[in-house]
Amino acid sequence: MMKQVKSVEYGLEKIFEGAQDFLPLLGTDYVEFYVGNAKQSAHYYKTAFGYQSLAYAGLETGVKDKASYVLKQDKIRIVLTTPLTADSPINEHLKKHGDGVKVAALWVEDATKSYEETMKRGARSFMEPTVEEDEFGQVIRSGIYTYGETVHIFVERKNYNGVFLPGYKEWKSDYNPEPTGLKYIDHMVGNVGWNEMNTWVKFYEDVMGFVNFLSFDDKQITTEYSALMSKVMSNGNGRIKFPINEPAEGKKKSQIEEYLDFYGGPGIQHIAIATDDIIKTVSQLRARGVEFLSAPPHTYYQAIPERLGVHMDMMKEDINEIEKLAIMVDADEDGYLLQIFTKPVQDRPTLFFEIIQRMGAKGFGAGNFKALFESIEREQELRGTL
Ligand code: TYF
Ligand code: FE
Repeated sequence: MMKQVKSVEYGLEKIFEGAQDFLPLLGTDYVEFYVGNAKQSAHYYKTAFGYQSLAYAGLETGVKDKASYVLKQDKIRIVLTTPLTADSPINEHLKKHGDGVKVAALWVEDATKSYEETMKRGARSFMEPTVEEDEFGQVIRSGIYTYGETVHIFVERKNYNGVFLPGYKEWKSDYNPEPTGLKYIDHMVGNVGWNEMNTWVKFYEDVMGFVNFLSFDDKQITTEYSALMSKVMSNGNGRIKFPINEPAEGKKKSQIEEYLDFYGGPGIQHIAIATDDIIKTVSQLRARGVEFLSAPPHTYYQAIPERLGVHMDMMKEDINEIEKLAIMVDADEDGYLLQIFTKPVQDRPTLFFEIIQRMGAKGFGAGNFKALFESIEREQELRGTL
């Protein structure tokens, strides 16, 4: 069994005490994907995941070199961007990485201060503080690099009441599939190279004032399952959680290594999205063609009462229904959680999504890792990458 290292020291209360306040974060602002065909990606995210049209920028709005579609569902905003010309630098990104996440944007009170505070602590600049304006007000954005070619953009929008950002026009569409109950981004996970995890843990600690509140050790599982190590970084108010994975030596090729090979280096591996009715959400996603990893064996579901222990009484979901949908359940000292993972959402085995419903639990489903990794390995086997 994978060990979940957790002590009082890493409890949420200590996060408030231990975290620095030089970079107060209000939440995730948006996630921007670079994709080969933004128009078709937008259709996929609307049709399959139930996102709503929000904003657009492109030729029709005076942008000559790229097109961006902005979609929204509850608190989540995603931007799908594609290059329009051969000399756009986005082509380089696409050639190397394929479709993937370029920007994890963070909502801040002061984008200039966020930039200055992180830069003086050793961040690498992506974008100096820049004022953008239109008839709806003013937005200031700045940005720094994190692992690989991924960036964090700080967004200050307190003087803005437009639909997204200056330069975008509202996108009203006649095609509006029903939402699927996706609420907000729970966490975004990065894969980094061999022995690089602690470098990036230190980056989030020193440069961004985050703390490491959970660690997952690979030791006990390396001999049987494709191995990895993981540390969860959180900001001070616990709203932003960035786990970081690195591959570990195992009997089989690590799923993290497979990602690094196909993504051409470090990048965002999965985005976990919260719902408060996972049975309804997953039923709808399945009906709309979203593909999920295969279910754990029946014995996994038989063992749920044992795995949930004291939290079993609290569980209101029907185990048969959960098994039918291939949803997994785990518990920690604070409660339980339900989670499921999509297959990669592009042809390269890189980015995928997690759907998560937290019923008090603050962990990441360590009790499911074995079943999850076996399921991922069945996919790797089919791809011949194990
Ligand atoms: O975010 C997490 O830690 C969980 C579990 O390759 C996980 O969702 C860990 C590693 C991985 C996939 C999922
Ligand atoms: Fe996750």
